[in-house]
Amino acid sequence: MPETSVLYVLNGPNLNLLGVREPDIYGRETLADVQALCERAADGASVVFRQTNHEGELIDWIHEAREKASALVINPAGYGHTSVALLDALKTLTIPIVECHLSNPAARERFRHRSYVSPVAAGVVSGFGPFSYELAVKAALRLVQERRTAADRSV
Ligand code: CA2
Repeated sequence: MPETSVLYVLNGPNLNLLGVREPDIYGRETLADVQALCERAADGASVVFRQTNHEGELIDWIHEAREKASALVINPAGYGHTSVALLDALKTLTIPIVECHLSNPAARERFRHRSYVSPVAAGVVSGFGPFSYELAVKAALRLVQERRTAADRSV
């Protein structure tokens, strides 16, 4: 684990349209606004914030996070409901994973109720709009800190 916490915040398909389309569901804040929110919430930890519309690229970034990240916050968007490949990639991580959604998928269509990410996530934050990301970042950093404290105690 890097000495300074490095938090990967990865975003799946269509989230580049945040603030541009469907404001009734996803709000008016853009993904750049969400990135700024995450950086503020990270309180000095470094944040690698990315979005992709491509499943393979998301998986490559998860592999990269294995080497470089202290924790992962992921909004898998639609891939969370469909991608076994995403689950397989996430299973290779030993760092804490926090799943994050703007909306509350459990309160939406049935096909959004399944998540391939939740089984490997330490926790899920959903339904609070961009504030979900702030909570997810705080939770991820707390988990990193807890792990460090536990490791220090064991030596
Ligand atoms: O609520 C979330 O964050 C979701 O992950 C968003 C996904 C959706 O498939 C999940 O069920 C829940 C959709 C992302 C699409 O983002 C857009 C943003 C603005 C306009 C259009 C799409």
